[in-house]
Amino acid sequence: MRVLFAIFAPLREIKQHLHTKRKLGPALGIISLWLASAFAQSTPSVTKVDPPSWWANHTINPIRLLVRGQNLAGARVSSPNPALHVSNVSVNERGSYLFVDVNINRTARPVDYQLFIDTANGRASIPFRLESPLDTRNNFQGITNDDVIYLIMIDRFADGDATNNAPKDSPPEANDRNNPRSFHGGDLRGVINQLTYLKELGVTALWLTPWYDNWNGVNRCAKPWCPNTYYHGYHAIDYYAVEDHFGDLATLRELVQKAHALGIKIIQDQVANHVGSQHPWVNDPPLPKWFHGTLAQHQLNRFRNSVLLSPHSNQIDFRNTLDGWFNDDLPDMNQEEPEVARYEIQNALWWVGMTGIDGIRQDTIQYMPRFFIRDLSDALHRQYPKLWMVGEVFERDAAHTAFFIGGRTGWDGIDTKLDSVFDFALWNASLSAFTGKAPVRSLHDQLKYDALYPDPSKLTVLANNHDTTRFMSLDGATLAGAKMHVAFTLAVRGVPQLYAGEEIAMEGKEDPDNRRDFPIDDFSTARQKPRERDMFDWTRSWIRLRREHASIRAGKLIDLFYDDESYVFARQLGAETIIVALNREAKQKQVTIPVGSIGVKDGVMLDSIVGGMQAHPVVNGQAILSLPAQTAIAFRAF
Ligand SMILES: [Ca+2]
Ligand SMILES: [Ca+2]
Ligand SMILES: [Ca+2]
Repeated sequence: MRVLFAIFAPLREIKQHLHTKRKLGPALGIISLWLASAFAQSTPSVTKVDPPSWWANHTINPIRLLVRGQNLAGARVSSPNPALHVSNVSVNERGSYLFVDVNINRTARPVDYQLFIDTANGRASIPFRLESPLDTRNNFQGITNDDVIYLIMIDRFADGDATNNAPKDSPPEANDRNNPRSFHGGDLRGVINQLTYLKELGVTALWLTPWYDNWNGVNRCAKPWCPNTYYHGYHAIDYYAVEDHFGDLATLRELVQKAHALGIKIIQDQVANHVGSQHPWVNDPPLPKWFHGTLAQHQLNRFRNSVLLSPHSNQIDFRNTLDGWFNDDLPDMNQEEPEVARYEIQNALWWVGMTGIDGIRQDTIQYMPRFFIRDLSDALHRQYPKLWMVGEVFERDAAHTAFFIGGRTGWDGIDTKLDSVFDFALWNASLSAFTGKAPVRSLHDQLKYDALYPDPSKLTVLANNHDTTRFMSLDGATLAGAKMHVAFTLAVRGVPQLYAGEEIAMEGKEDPDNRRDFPIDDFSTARQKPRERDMFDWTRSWIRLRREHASIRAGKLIDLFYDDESYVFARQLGAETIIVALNREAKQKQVTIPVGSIGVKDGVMLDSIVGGMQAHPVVNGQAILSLPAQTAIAFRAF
């Protein structure tokens, strides 16, 4: 129907032309030009293939390609090479997208292939590559309790390549370092260059903010956050490309390889819930229900998040929270459309396979259907058994976060299989305690809700992140408080996660102030401030404690003492016991702890190993600890 319309419209123009000019010669010329261009217009063409490559012997076979092009209506797809077998072709209504299954022979060689698209008007080819799989011995390692995660906002950490700071299609104001919402030049090369700094600090895994390609332009709107850019990476315009400000796929692979060589793992920030409004899909979706709604007509998420776990929610509120757009600028992907779910699962696996990364941080995970979280987790684990995914469920209520972690079937019959969620509840309790807003016993009070988790050791315990006010900019913050907060984060159960800059006591209020450029050049020179050095050494000493003691990494946590100003707990694994004490009081304080209850024998000497110099004997099953003022201290009790 559309083809007929396309023919008639130019004919009308030609008739008008004949009528007005009454000159047959030029008209014939126009007709022949038009016939040539009409033919060219209907020839099929291919502009993009997702994924561009895959692997033989993969747990996903066939792979489903999404091909973008023109004039794909009625296309047949064929493979000239018997190593690939195609089936199940479908084309969208506008002929702009084609889906096709490609079954990959087990013995297919890792080389470049092509498939053909044929229509009545011609032929186009689909480039497709089979990759050699990366070595499973030093890639895809997963994250465990042995790790300390460090969050890096790529654009704000270190600029290792000035040549990518102003891509051709970006206006100068998009790259203005004086604007906190512009690109600042940080990149993957910068992270590679600072791996020695990170190794010195002792972290073992880097969570990098999204590296998908985002739009290079400047977004203007009436909202307070405009004008802005997508330097943060959460507005993908291409799920299969690396942001050109950050580098390219080769640099990314080099980063993963060099990090792995130093014993540092890499975690990708994936964003399956939404894309950026500049994504080509927004004006030309592969399928009518690719998104929840359209740019012109969609719900906004009202963030009634409790409806996502309550068995008593009504469907209007429930669907709004799952389907509503995070904001008008973030088209919401519809994972209930099977082609969307399949596309996103393949995309997640493609990045893992192409780069060798060890884990995934999944953005805004609660706004996607729980069956999708499960299917994504299953697919990742099927191919890479150790791979790990942590979901961002930004809620301060442990009942809420606990509903999303895997390991237990919810009332809806779904086990998400999700490896980890961030422990925002404990983070919140620690910030409140160490800025003087809540009694220190609230740490103990919060930790009792570990009863809600199938395995609380799997929680990811954040010290802070790029969406939260930095510790030193909170009301009531002191350097002593920051030190207790980071010590607690590193010594409590779970996998700790730091945010770049907290280890040098950076300041920063809410977004974008909490994303100031990391002063990496200053820090590695004499311009370093004493406060920065002090916090760095402190953070490193607690990371070292963790590295040297399995009980801190993976031991049982046992409460020994708590009151309004102090909290003392043990971490115990086998014969090893470490006792951690936090004292917020402005003076030294003595507390008696019942160490006999955890099997520490009379005569054992509790020697401090971080945070002070003291030794206390165990007598009659008890030890009297002398806690220094406003600090954390750890004792060896074995
Ligand atoms: Ca750069
Ligand atoms: Ca870009
Ligand atoms: Ca959603």
